[in-house]
Amino acid sequence: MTIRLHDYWRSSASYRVRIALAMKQVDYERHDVNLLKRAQVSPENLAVNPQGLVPTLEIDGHILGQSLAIIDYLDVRFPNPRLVPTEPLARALALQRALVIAADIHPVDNLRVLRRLNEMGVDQAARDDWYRHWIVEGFSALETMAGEDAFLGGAAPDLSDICLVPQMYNARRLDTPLDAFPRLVEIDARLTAIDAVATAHPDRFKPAD
Ligand SMILES: N[C@@H](CCC(=O)N[C@@H](CS)C(=O)NCC(=O)O)C(=O)O
Repeated sequence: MTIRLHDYWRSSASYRVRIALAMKQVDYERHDVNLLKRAQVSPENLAVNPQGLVPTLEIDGHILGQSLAIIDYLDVRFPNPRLVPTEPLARALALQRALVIAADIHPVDNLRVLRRLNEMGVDQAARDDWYRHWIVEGFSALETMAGEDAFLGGAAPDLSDICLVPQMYNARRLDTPLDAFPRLVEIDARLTAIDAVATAHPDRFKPAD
């Protein structure tokens, strides 16, 4: 059974899926979709991802889009380690934290949104300010949701931790001030020290050209 991930090295939604696959020690092959070359809207990518986005996972004869849906599927197929809690309250809280990032920070900072702002005459400095603004707003909420445990998910990482790492990576790329988020910075450091998380880092997948 070949599992194939259509992704882009700097895509944070793809980075989430790479972390989940690595934590679950699932082997897969990668198909690079170069977002800067607009490969996401090529007929080839649209055939697997009608939204014209990455990631897409081909698995078990199915084609799945949306990183959280993909990770949820992987979690049922490969339950070790569990990333989406099964206990109802823990599950809801993990989703709440994950969606602060996946539903409320990431979409407004997405490439197509930044491209649209550019088309509307918003200059680079203002676009960068926009980008940081939504991270700071979302992280402010997430910081208060972070408990005293090692990870957002408690003693072990969960789906929300998987969303945190790529969003932190994006925040740092755009020089977002992080002083107000000591818990998130601490948790991210703990997460990125995990071998499986480190193997999913974008730098390991940077295309040659
Ligand atoms: N909610 C989707 C978001 C997917 C998404 O927006 N992917 C970005 C890269 S992180 C993308 O493909 N952007 C292409 C574009 O904006 O043109 C998911 O979690 O999979």
